[in-house]
Amino acid sequence: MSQAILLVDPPYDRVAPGYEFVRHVSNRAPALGLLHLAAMAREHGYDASIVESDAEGLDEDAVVRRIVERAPRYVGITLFTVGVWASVKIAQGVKAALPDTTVIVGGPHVSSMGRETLERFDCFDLAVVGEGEWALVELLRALEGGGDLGAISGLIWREGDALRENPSRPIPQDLDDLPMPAWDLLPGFPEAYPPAIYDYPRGPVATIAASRGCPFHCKFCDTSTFGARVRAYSPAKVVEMIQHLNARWGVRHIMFVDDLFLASRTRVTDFCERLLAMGLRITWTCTARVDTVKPDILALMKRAGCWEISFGLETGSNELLVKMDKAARVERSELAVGWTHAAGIRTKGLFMLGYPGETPETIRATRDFVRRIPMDIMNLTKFTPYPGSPIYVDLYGTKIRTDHWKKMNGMNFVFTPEGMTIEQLDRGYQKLLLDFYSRPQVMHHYAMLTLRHPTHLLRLARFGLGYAGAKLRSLAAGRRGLLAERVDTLN
Ligand code: B12
Ligand code: SF4
Repeated sequence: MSQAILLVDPPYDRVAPGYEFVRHVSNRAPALGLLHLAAMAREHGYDASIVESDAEGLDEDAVVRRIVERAPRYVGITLFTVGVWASVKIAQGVKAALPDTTVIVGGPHVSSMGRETLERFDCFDLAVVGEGEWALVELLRALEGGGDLGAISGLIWREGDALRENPSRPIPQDLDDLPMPAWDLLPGFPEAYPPAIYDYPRGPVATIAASRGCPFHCKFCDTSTFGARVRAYSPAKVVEMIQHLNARWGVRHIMFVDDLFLASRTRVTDFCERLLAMGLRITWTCTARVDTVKPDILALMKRAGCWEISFGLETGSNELLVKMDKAARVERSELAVGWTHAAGIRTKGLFMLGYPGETPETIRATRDFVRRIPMDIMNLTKFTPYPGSPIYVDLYGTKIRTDHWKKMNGMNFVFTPEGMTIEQLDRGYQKLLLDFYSRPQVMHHYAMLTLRHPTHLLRLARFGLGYAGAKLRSLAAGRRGLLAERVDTLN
């Protein structure tokens, strides 16, 4: 009989205390990496299953109970920094109840801090650094057949009390060799995984990573899992995935989660032409750098169903863009957003607040910027120095910092720039969002969107009620912002 592996996306705090109402409108994308791993394990004869804690409403104890009920031989947990402590609790619970079960960890946190993580938490038996499909299969085979763990590249393992770290794995080149992600193993797919409100025209929705890797080094970004070399599925394979999702689950909207969807113009052109030739009425969204879009490719993307492009605009201050090592400047961002808008594609601006060097003036520059560009949706995160990002090393060296991992969800200020306070940042945060969303043209756009897609209404009503409650509670407690708990920053 085949051995069972249970893959876990752990629960973690998705919002800051005081902002719980945000849950009603936020993204619930599944851990795509686990779908890739499950498909690969299944193809090699293992009985794979997935636990999606958030979508299934499971806290750490409930996840442990689920694992203990199924008593798998292997448990694989995907680690974002924000989910490490929850995963430790789960792994400890599993080890206490099922001492023979092997706990394997992987994911972005492990790719940057694998060794330190295993050193610190002995409930994790093994860690896989980087892309996991081949490493996992080799590892399971070795564990079953008594093979040599020292021969599996990218693996961190224990030999007695010592930790061994094998050389890193050559980067897999041909993604087409991988089996299709195992959407069929995802609990409640597709209904349980809606994107953020107003971030899709209609469901059901699925995510696809059509390429991996990014050659840039923006200082806040953790690229340790996929590295600098961009590799992609062939356009034919991507279209095949979309057809499969549409035929089997009626998926009508795809969110591409690639770091650089537009890395190759030739590939995107080929993909759009194939989609058009197929005549499938699918819409899709992707992420792009402002310096990769031009009016002609945008026109083709629009015809092929592109509904929204997310741009990492970050800030309205060129001074900060330089500090972040971003190649483009505000003027280029403005051009790209204008072209995209003119092509009839929605634009989503990804911004952050609180980067080192942020001041009241730079916040003002961002406010002016978002008020003058034809952007449709603004996503504002609170700057967080993630392990694996160059800025983390600049700020803290390579020393492991575990104290704030739980808060590293982009919704907490775990760092304050020189001369600013958390309260100032929190007020700036609210003001920026309010300024943007209260613009008449933005409100009109959302009103039209709601009329066309009334499914958003229920989520919006829950959000509005939650916000009113949070505001009342903060006033009653004498606070000026919504933050319900003080967070001491790292610096
Ligand atoms: C899609 C995405 C999301 C989605 C889905 C999240 C998810 N659980 O996968 C959503 C939108 C929910 C999300 C949220 C967040 N994200 Co995000 N997200 C991504 C993105 C763009 C793509 C991830 C992806 O699907 N990759 C494709 C799959 C195939 O790869 P993968 O998941 O990494 O899995 C592979 C390997 O990691 C490994 N692996 C993974 N797990 C395991 C487990 C085992 C046992 C093994 C053996 C191997 C293994 O094998 C897999 C297959 O090769 C990445 C950027 C990137 N390039 O990775 C950021 C990224 C993962 N996100 C990041 C962050 C910080 C977040 C947030 C925590 C904060 C934020 N910035 O918004 C939030 C959480 C917010 C919240 N409030 O919920 C950081 C993580 C940094 C870190 N050290 O934690 C990244 C790397 C962005 C960046 N460049 O800085 N995210
Ligand atoms: S922010 Fe985007 S362009 Fe910059 S390093 Fe990260 S993935 Fe690459």
